[in-house]
Amino acid sequence: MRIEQYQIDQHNDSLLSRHNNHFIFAKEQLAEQGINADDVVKALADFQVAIPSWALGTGGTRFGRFSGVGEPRSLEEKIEDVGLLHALNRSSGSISLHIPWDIPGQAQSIMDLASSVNLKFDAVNSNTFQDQKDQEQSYKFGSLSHVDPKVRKQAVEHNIEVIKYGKELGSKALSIWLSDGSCFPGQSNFVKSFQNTLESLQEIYAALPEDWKVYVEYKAYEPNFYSTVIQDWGSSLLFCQKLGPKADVLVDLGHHLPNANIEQIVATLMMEGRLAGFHFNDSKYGDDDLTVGSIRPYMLFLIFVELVEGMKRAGRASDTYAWMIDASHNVKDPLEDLLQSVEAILLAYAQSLIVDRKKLEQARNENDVVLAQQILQNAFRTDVRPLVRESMRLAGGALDPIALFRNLSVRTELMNERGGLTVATGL
Ligand code: PSV
Ligand code: MN
Repeated sequence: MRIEQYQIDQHNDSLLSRHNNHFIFAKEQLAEQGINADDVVKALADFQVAIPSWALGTGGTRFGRFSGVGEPRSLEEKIEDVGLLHALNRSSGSISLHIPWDIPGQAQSIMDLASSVNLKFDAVNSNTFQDQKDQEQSYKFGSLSHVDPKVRKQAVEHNIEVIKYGKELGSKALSIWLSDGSCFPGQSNFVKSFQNTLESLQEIYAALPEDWKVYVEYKAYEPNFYSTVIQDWGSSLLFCQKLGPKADVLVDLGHHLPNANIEQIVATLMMEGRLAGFHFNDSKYGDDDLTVGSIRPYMLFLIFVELVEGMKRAGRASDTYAWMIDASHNVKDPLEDLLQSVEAILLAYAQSLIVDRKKLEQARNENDVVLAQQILQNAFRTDVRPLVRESMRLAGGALDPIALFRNLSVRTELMNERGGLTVATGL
């Protein structure tokens, strides 16, 4: 299924006069603070969020999975789904593949399909946290860190193969998330595990093309519950520093111990120039993979305050970082869920762009704690929804993507095309 521009235009026409009123009001409010709303709208349009191929089907928990209908059955259908998202919001212009779930058969035709719906290929992801059919060595006790060199070799070769697939599609980065670790005290030697992992990563690093990066993602726990080899940003940074300039740290919002100050982690990584980008999601307890902004929108905003600050300081544009959603859950339509997540990311970005940074710095220098808090909360409490809608509209997207998704009965159409009993790959 494709969404045609005239369908988007018709939808926008029906909402335009109301939207214009809201936008003009927001613009005037911001102008009073010396902020040009059009600059914010422009920055929002430049901010693209990659969609992971594994978020397009209903996710599950270890207690069960409740399939949706019309889920994508192939890489082609996953591209079709992300194309639909991007047509609606113009902010989801790339897809991130997971190998071996998404091995591209004919790279050229996959690339042609993607470009026909204006998509690029984001980072490619390796998978050494599951055993595949006919695999010689098992990852039950680890992969890149394994005590047995044969297992490490297999895991290294897999990552190098993933790079090969990514190269064919025009990706520019390999994302590595390792589940390696231990479930019980005594099970593994921390130092040897680290060293084995480093050696394995060094082999993968050596196979990176000139213009590629490797993103090293950390996670505090799960599926291992006593120790994880790359358990926090410090370990990840240590690996990256030892590997070299093509390795950067990937922050997944759900991968911290409770109450971690993620915005401070972001600030530190950016200060060191080692932030690769983000896997956005939200959580209440652990790696819950909930819709971005659904639980802790203020934290998301505070993270964006640091991101914007860090980008400015480094003189780097937003498209030089890897922004991606890494979420999927049981109870929502995955495409509606992703539309909500992208919107939440753009809202937080917009709010962080309107923070009065000069005044904030002055308040900090004068130890005016009350004013500093007020400056941040003023921005957070400003309704920036009209700005996000305006940026989508100007880029050719819908003023209300979820409403249009529903009006066009996209899910029913997909079910008619694909059937009701389809099961997509999902985490
Ligand atoms: C597992 O926690 C995870 O969500 C990691 O964040 C990876 O990025 C993703 O799965 C895919 O491997
Ligand atoms: Mn992740």
